[in-house]
This record gives sequence, structure tokens and C-alpha cells, in this order.
Amino acid sequence: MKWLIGLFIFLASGSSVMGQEVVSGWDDPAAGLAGWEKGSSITFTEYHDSGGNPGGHVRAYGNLTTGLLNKQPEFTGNYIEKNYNNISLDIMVNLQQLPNFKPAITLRYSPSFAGWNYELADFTINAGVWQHFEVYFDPAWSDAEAQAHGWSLSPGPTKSFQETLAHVWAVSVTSPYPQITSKNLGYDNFKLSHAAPPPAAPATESQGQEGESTEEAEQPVKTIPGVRRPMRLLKDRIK
Ligand SMILES: [Ca+2]
Repeated sequence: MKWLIGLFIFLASGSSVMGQEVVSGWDDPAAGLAGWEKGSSITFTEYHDSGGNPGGHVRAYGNLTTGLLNKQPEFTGNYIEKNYNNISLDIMVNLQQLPNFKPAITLRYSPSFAGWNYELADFTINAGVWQHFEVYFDPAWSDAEAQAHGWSLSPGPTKSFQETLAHVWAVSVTSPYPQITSKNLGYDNFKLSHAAPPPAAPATESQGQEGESTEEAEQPVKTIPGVRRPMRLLKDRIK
């Protein structure tokens, strides 16, 4: 019963649960941030009912580290039981001038433990274009395996990758930046799902983004070996 109540509350919040996935598309103006919080105490957030990919989206901006954080039950808890092994999202640069400050996904066991981070290494500061990112993970990975696939730990007390994935307190996407200047990133379609693992062989081809105009489709979506796949392949695999 608790689960049902939670589900209704969650659905009313503007996100949706479909099979083995949960996604925030921020398309319901009445739901606003749809339960997402500031990714840091100094983050400013704005809900926009248009300009997303498609529909509404959320912007997070400010100096230093900014972003979005989610502690809702559907986005947290035991990822092994929930069968989540893929995080995907879209990001658009509204303002960012320094290219080396890239967003990262963070999964945390609790406020008392450092998070496991995955930097979106092929993020670019190409303004006005939605960039699609996918992060594949296996909740059963050892720490060494997680690190070999690009995950890293923040300094501080830690839990293993497996312990963290079985007990996610919060998932966030945050982006560091210097104090002396500001940036503004848009976020849409944050999704947790179960997807087939990416092919082991390095993928080198570039793909245009789905649903873009001709001009925007010329922006390549790079593929990192073992991490990201073109969006249309993911859609084929999620039933
Ligand atoms: Ca949207």
C-alpha cells in the first residue's frame, strides 16, 4: 500500500514510471521541478515550460558547483532490485565559456559518505544544442571495475560501489565552475532504466542526434567505448 501511495504521489509530481525505467521530462508546468532539488546550496534553478527536448526543462545556474539532485524513492534505493543499469539525460549549454568544467553524475550512499562520480567527459560548451548522454553501469561491479569504467570516488568516507548501488540515497547531476564567473545549463529527460550493456568493442562512429533540425543534426554525438550508445539503439532495447 505504501508503494502504491508513493507511486501516485510520484505520478502526480510530473515524472513517469514505465516498466523498468523512470524519467523526468519536466513537461508538466504544474509539477515544476517535479521533485528535483538544487544540486548544491548555491545552485539557482528555473523551470521552463518550453525549450526542452522537447517540452519543458529545468535550468540550473550560478557560480561554483551547480546542478540538480533527486532523493525521491523512484530515483533512489536499491538499483540492483530495481534493475537500473543506465542513466541518461540531455544537457544544453545556455551559458558556459570554460570548456574543461564538465557535468558529472553522482550516486551517494548517504550524506555521511562520499559519492561515486561519473564525469560526462565528452560534454562540450556548444551553446543552444541538446547533448545526449548515457552512462552504463553494472551494480555488481567491484570498485576496481567501476573505476575502470570511468567512475571515481570523491574524497572522504566511502562505501563500495556495490554497497552504494544497493543503497542510493541521492542521484545528482552537478557541474563545477570557478567562483569568478557564472554558467547556466539546461537539463531534460533524466532517466534511470535497464538497458543492454554496450558492445565491448570500441565504437568510433559519430551519430547525429534524433529529433534535431537539419542544422543541429550536424552536431556529432561521440561514443565513448563501453559507456555511451546512440539514443536510437537504446530505444530499441528498452521495451
Ligand atoms: Ca521535456
